[in-house]
Amino acid sequence: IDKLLAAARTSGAQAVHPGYGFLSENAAFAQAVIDAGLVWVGPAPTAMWAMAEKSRARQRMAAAGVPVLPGYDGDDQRPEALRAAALRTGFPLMVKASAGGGGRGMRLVLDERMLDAAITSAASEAQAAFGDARLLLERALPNARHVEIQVFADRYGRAVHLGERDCSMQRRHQKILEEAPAPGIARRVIERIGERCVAACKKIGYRGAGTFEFLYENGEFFFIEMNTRVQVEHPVTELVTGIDIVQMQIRIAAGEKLPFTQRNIQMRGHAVECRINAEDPYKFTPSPGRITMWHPPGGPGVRVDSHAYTNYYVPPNYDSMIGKIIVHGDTRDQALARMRIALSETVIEGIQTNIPLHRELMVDAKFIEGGTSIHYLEGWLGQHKR
Ligand code: MV4
Repeated sequence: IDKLLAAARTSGAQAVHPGYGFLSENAAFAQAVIDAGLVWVGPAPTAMWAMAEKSRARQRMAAAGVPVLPGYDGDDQRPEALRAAALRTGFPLMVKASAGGGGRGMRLVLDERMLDAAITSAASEAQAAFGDARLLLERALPNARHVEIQVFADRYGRAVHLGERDCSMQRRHQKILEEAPAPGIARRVIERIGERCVAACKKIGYRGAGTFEFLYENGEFFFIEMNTRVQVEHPVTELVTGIDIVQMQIRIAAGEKLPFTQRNIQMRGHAVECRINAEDPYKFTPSPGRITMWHPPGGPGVRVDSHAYTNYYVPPNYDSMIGKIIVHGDTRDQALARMRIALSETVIEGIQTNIPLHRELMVDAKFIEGGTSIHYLEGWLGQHKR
């Protein structure tokens, strides 16, 4: 934090953009930026802090009318209180670390016999990992999709949603492919949950870009977490709405009003993003090193977001994502066709990437059908061992 603030001072920066990586959801960093007299291009540190605590986030969202799963987010954390709450909630049950998120510190409990051990081990793991043993209990959904709603709010009490993204294609809580809109979900269903998210933003005085993460199953949405940053997958929303989300973040941070209302926001066509990672496509081991050839795809409806180039050295110390290929089409079929061609045009030599995996997924019958669950990719990988 000190080094970033020193860099901001030395360079004469007026503002700090949080990005989507290290420190992007760190309320202490946001506060330090503000205390240094710089503009924080993100939400208020208090909002970041409130959403970082998953029990509190759940309480506030439920109070604002956002649907949550049956469960327990109370302060009484005595083992007997948690046990009683679990029996009231029913099984299967998810035990989650309140300070966790993104899948860290979670236990699936299938029946009462597994309960006490799960509570004890989840609490001690949460204490060790986060210095906070508090737990949250929720009914577990067995076969959900991960569908999230993008929101945007200014400091004058206006808020809008920019529709949804389907991020179900993931492995070990790492998303690999995202799309907008979510296949097979009616627009009025999205509108209804989007309106709830907008109302919640207004109620908590949220400012800037945010994402409401939901589990979606059998036509119903259930809130799980709110991300107080712009996300890796924001380009699919930019392509279907025509709105530059990062530009909007900067304008709102500069004190401008939202330049549109909900009625002005139209979704057009379909967008898909493939995350390009420097890794073995089937073993997922990192593959850092020098890129000896970098030839990105192009053409109508094709966008590449990357910092890489021929002779770029992928360092071993960081996340393995080296770029994103994002396509837009009038229909999902057209977007998928464009992605197939974009992937086949791409040449990256010198390191391994996950492009072969993406090429296989693009011709997978269940993926093409649309609407696969959060467990699909791991099952698929198990069937396609090599
Ligand atoms: C769940 C769940 C099923 N039931 N909660 C994992 C990450 C964190 N954001 C919440 N997660 C889950 N919470 C209940 N009540 C299943 C998951 C989950 C998951 C969620 C989103 C994307 C990928 C996932 C992979 C495994 C489990």
